[in-house]
Amino acid sequence: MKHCAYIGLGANLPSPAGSPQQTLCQAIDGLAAAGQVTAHSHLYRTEPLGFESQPPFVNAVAQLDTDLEPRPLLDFLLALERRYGRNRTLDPPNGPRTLDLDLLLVDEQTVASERLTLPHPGLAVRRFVLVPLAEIAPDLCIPGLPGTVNDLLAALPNVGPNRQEAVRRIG
Ligand code: PH2
Ligand code: MG
Ligand code: MG
Repeated sequence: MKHCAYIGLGANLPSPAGSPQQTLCQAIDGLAAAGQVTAHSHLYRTEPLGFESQPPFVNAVAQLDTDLEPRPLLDFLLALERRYGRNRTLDPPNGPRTLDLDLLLVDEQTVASERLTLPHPGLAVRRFVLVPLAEIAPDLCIPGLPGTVNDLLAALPNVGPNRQEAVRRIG
């Protein structure tokens, strides 16, 4: 069965592909090995959330139609991260990384296991996810959350790394 998945991409260190922008463009192409990339957002330069003294991130969101179930899809994303130099055992949580691929949502599925939580718990509270997601799926409803992606964005407090100016379109 085909699944509709949304994937959040982020990077703030150079990778074997080059700059974070180059990494994200290549990674979006790389997602096609797991299905069909049916939409993707522009790239955004975003202020770091969590651990502040690190370079700004580049973020984007892609929509993928795939035959893979959520767990094999997660394994595919982790393998793609490793191809771009990500080393999860060395990277501090919320620290700098060459490529982060977060599985945000698969269909209307909810999953709560040790390895995977769907929808992604950060989805509704991160402007760097909601802005690119709203670009490609403004009317999408997220299971367990009120309203659409646009509604979630409108409800986000305009403070810190969630300020509107902290998320700027770059390409
Ligand atoms: N990812 C994090 C922690 N903080 N900040 C921004 N701006 N973008 C990210 O992708 C990001 C972050 C952990 O995955
Ligand atoms: Mg991640
Ligand atoms: Mg992440």
